[in-house]
Amino acid sequence: MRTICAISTPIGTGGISIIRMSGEQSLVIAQKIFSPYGVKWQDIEPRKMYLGKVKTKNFSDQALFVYFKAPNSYTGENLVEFHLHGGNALTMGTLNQCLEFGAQMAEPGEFTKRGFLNGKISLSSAEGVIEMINAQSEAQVNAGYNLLEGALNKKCVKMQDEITDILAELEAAIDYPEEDLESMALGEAKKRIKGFLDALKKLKDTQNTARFVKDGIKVAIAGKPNVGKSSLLNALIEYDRAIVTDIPGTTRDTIDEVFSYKGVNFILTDTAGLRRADDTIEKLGIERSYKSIKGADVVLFLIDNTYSKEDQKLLEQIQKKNIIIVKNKSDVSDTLNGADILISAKTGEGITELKEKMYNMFIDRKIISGGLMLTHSRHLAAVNRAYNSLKNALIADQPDLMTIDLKEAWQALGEITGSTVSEAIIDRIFEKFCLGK
Ligand SMILES: Nc1nc2c(ncn2[C@@H]2O[C@H](COP(=O)(O)OP(=O)(O)OP(=O)(O)O)[C@@H](O)[C@H]2O)c(=O)[nH]1
Ligand SMILES: [Mg+2]
Repeated sequence: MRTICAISTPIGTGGISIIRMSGEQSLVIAQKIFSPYGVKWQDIEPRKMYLGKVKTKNFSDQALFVYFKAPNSYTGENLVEFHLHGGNALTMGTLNQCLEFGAQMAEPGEFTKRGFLNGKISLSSAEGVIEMINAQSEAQVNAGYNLLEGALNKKCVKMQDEITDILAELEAAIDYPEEDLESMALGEAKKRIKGFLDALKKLKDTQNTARFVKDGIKVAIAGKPNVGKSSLLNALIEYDRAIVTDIPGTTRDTIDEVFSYKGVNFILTDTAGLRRADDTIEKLGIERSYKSIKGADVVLFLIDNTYSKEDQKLLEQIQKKNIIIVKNKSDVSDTLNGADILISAKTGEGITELKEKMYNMFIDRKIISGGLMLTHSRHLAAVNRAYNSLKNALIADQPDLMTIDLKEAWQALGEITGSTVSEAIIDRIFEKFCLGK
């Protein structure tokens, strides 16, 4: 297998840059580039940092070096790292020197892929790594960490093992087809299958919370002009982003901002006030308001003390499942007037309650605190397939029919654990990784 190398840190100037090299030749190549201070190469121990000199064709520098001996490394192979001063010329020059001595450029995710192929990391754990790297919110980091820790993998491996046991018992019943034995084996198997279905159902039930953790919750703030929509956006994100005036029709274009509450991202859109407009720009703005309303997960329909028939009409027009009627300007009047929640964008009253209300609308606390959720559509598809096969197994009245369904379920679970996943899918998973990971 070729020896691969890559820059594992972002390209650019910075404190340090790390070059990673993995494969049989990695240590041999490192010896040609790096001279440790005060210690001989033969005395270099794995997992210890050494200060020394990096020497390339065109320059020298001081750097730190660390070596991980196979199989105790991220890739399962001999792996070395140079921790260089961060900078383009230095890093590229050292990388080029590794290439000249025979290493080859790694593909995106190839280090982790080798780790998977060498049994160092499960497929779903590797997917947890990429999820954490790409995470935009703390909740997503936590979801990725749970995958990395192997929670999903362990569950699926255990289920696969138990299915294998049941299959063995069913095969025995098929080989000795006495009535009693068959029905006993079937009955026993069904009891256990019910347990699997319960466990998979729990996983399936995490999909909504998982989707919002992963993609964030899209919130549109809508309502008549001047009710305080832009003020509410500013209050939610805690800084003066949008222009606020007492002139109706201030906001012309939609404004997008993100805030995070309890680790979950909310993607907010402030929209132009809804009214019959003659002005061309305002009209276009209002069209955009309706577009944002349509694409939102939840609409905060804002009213103020002047709650009127016009508001009611607008509200009827917005045909959304999730609407929260928010009455603003509680500092002026504190009656609910049929709204769901009372706030003041000016004084901040009710803002935390509003965040909490939106959070509870989309996020299941039990699922978040349980940690394990299906944030990957690939995992969800596999769980669904396993679930459907097991449901079929539950209604099978003959052992040989049941074994077919159980084998299908085993295969589906294998796509999560990696035992049945195709090479093409493995490639596709690791392509999404960054270079040097
Ligand atoms: N007293 C009081 N005034 C508020 C509050 N929120 C907003 N306002 C005032 O209401 C007026 C309109 O506020 P905006 O945030 O610009 O209203 P808007 O809904 O974005 O208006 P358009 O962009 O024109 O649709 C401004 O004068 C704000 O200062 C509040 O909670 N209390
Ligand atoms: Mg506005």
